Amino acid sequence: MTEAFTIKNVSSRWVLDSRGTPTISATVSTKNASGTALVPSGASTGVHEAVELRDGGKAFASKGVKKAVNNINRILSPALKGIDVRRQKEIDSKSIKLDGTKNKQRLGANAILGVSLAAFRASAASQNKQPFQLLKGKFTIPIPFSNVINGGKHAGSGIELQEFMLAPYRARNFEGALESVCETYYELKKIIETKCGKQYTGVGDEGGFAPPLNSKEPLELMQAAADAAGYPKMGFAIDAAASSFYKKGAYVIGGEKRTVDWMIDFYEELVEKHKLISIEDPFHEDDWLGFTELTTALGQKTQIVGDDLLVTNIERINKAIRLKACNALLLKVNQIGTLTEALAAAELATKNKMTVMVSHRSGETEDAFISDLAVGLGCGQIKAGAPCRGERTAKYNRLLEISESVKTYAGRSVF
Ligand code: 2PG
Ligand code: MG
Repeated sequence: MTEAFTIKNVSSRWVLDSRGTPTISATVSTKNASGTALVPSGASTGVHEAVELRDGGKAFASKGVKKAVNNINRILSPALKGIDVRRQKEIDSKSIKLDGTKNKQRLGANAILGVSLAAFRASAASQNKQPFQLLKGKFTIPIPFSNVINGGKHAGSGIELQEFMLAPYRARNFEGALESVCETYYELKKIIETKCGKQYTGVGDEGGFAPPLNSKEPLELMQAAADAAGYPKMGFAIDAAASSFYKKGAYVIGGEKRTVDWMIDFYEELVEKHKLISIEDPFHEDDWLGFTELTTALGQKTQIVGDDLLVTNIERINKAIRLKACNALLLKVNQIGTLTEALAAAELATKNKMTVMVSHRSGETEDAFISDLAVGLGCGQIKAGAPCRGERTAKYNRLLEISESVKTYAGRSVF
């Protein structure tokens, strides 16, 4: 090991995320280079996710992260100094060992992830590389899955389903894809203003509009907007995030209790009518049976994505493979807590012919790491919110920057 790559320091402070909630900023430095990472945070978090350490108490409605900051500064920092920053696996496994719990609750998955991603950035900087260049996939600019209507826990719109996304998989390159998303987004605003009133053109947590609609209407408005913008063949996708409307043994849609069979008919109708190319979390996080039934019914036509179902966790992905519960993995680094484990999850999924979509969280920051991750994995899909709000556009702007050197746009090849 040459001295230039030795970790000299690891430090942390708290910063704010896009909901005004504290989160972790971590910095790893070597003699001549350093990397900083900011950690995102979900609202519709799966119960099987790794645990974010929060302070409790009165400050910040109990959501402070001073304990996690201290764990970095006092426990992880001394332990990681001296390791070669290029040894991501060693760094991550050391943190995991120091934590010692199955779900990272002692030091906090937020603390451990901050350090993991900061080390990755520092490693890239110390080798004069861009972060995506450290990954081993075929570098590809992903299809942006852009959430333009927000429901569920991300908005007060009353729409049960959480996300309604534009997916310009037919575009010829990334610039064209982004242009079609933005122009459709402008038209959608006009349509919502006419249908619901100007007061409903405000946005939800991920920058999408949050008008009061039922769960079938958003896709109709989105198709009208895409038509008006001149993109009649725009692709569409949803994230139902069904755990959030599963109450006392039933899926509650439009105030009615619905069964798995009813939900399957509902999704089939949406796929028929709007040619959905992707459906995420159609059932709650432990409804393996529902997932398997839907994948059997629709899996040849459309992507069935496991988010809360899989939580980027190898054990749960293996179970999904066994049960044929879904055919795609939503990859969220903070669900599992280290980059090494997230990469292993992506590899396992890919080996088993599942597609992979890299994802942001509803609580985000200006850190655009996920753009590098999606390009470097070459998985071809990213979900990063509407083209609105700085923490969302940061991801798209980073992809624009990378697309100056990486020319391949994933497009249709993904499906
Ligand atoms: C999801 C995510 C991101 P959250 O459900 O896929 O869109 O939401 O971060 O709130 O879990
Ligand atoms: Mg989801």
